Amino acid sequence: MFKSLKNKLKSWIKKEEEEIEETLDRKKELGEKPKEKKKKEKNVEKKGIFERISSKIKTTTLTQEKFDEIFDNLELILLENNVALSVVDKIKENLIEDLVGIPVKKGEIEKMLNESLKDSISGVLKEPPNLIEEIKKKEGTYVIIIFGINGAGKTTSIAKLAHKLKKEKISCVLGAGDTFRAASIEQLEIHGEKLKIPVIKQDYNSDPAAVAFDTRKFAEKNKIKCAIIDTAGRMYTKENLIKQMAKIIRISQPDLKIFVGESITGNDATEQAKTFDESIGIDGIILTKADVDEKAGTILSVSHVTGKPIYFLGTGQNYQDLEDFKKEDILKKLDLDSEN
Ligand SMILES: Nc1nc2c(ncn2[C@@H]2O[C@H](COP(=O)(O)OP(=O)(O)OP(=O)(O)O)[C@@H](O)[C@H]2O)c(=O)[nH]1
Ligand SMILES: [Mg+2]
Repeated sequence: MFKSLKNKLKSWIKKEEEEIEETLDRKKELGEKPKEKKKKEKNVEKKGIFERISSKIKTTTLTQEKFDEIFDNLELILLENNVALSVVDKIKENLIEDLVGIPVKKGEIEKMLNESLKDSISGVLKEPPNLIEEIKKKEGTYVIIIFGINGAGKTTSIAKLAHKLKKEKISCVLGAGDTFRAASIEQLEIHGEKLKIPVIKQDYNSDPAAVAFDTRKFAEKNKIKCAIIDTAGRMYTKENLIKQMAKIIRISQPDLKIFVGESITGNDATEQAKTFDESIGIDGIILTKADVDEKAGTILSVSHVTGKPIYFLGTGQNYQDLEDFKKEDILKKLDLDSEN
């Protein structure tokens, strides 16, 4: 998981550390005084005069010019690993604020680059609300609707989510709102049987909005806490399919509209999320197949681009393979959380 980006970030830190150290050594040889700090008082202790003189040969200040040079390499790494351009720009902005004009001590360059990168990436991630708490807090039934393009992992994610809710003692009902794809209703029913959760269905080709309506009514009548409605995979570019989705939403009045996208598809998934949000509105995201995503760029981009949080990451094909999205976990997976 995220191996490609993780390794590239590590080697970037190492390479730039060596380069900055080299600049320092050259300055020392030439007897050049490094420039004084221009901005941000952060992390600077007050020093005595002797300490200050000795620190001059051990510290340097990263100029904008030098920063641009080292960022060129990082920019390429981020873009190659599916990070959206607007997110690359935001990371750059955060890094400039953190690094340019700040005195850097010899021996602490690696740590500083690591910390700044961690803070910058953390700055583009969004922590989601606690869904379990939100469901418990709601009076009556909490309705979740799931949508996305074909094969993204919608039905599997619904089963994983229902499994998670069941473990939290939250009662569930599933709505077979994909009345289009062959065997989709049976697929959901199998999950329902395994998880011992009722599934509301109609015939194939019936109106999915009617299934969604029935599911909500069934849940309300039977005091079921959460209803999760499946829908057919649809291309976000097809106007009639988007209109149908808008009708399902109008009729079922969901509390949460979740877009499911595949982490591995990179900028495609980010674009899909954005377009779905613009056409029908999304409240949050589940990114599936993160277990086979070496790049992680979608995970870093999708929330910043849409302004909507990732609630869960799909990390496999089993029921328990649904991870709560936490910033610190992502930073750990990218190995930026270590104290080095
Ligand atoms: N490795 C991995 N595979 C997943 C994950 N989530 C789903 N899958 C697999 O992706 C395939 C498609 O999953 P579905 O849940 O049927 O996808 P869908 O979006 O409902 O598909 P349609 O109903 O055809 O639009 C299945 O083989 C799943 O096992 C995941 O997080 N990791
Ligand atoms: Mg499905």
